[in-house]
Amino acid sequence: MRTSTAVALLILVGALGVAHSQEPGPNLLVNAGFETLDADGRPAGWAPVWARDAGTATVTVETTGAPEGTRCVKVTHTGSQDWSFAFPDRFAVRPMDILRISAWVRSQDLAGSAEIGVVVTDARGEALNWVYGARRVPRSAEWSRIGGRLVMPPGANHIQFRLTGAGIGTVWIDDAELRRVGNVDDLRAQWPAEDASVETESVRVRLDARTGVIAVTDHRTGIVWRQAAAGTSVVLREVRTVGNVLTIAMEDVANDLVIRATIAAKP
Ligand SMILES: [Ca+2]
Repeated sequence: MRTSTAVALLILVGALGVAHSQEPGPNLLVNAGFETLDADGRPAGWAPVWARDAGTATVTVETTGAPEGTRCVKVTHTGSQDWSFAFPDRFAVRPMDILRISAWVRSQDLAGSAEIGVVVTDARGEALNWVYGARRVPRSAEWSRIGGRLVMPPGANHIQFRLTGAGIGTVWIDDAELRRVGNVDDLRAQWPAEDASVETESVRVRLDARTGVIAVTDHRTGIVWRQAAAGTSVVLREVRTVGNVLTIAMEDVANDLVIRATIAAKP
């Protein structure tokens, strides 16, 4: 790109002295560590395991090797189709809500796949996505913590946490987590920012404060180079212009990353 000689760009990714936007709220899942059993010896508060091929999935509570407390859940599936172990409550959400899911998981001889994720339903109760924000359970692996942040899609109205899978195999789970973190639109309102630009005779660099997208106009050719939007979860935190230098800090709330960029437009 011809403008590259006229624009110097430095981008640093990480937690560079900018505090993260919001701390996660309390765990929405009850008995998330499976320490409490009901009268039948099942994990209290959790739905019975479901399998598309009836009778091919079983849930047992194990008392050895749990990474949290003294108990964990083991799901054994002998069918070839899908199965689900769910927390039965559904939680109200709105589009652009940020949530965090995670769990300790372990697996053995997974012929297919397994993952944690949420069912997202719309206002009519119709499923928009059955495994939204899925985080994959590694195959035949010892205990590891999987998880991350999710940003609710357009139309999201309720979510439900599930451990799901397909095919023969065994999966263990402990210390499951579903927390509210905030809302992207609320964060944007919290840090209002105006579009900013720096300009020289040869180029203009303009930052769209709402999307974080940068456009470079080459005055010599009239060509505008516009960055492809990376996603909907980028929130601008700081914008500063000094002379020909534009300094910005953005937070990618879905990936929990703070990005700092310094853009210098050369004469
Ligand atoms: Ca436990």
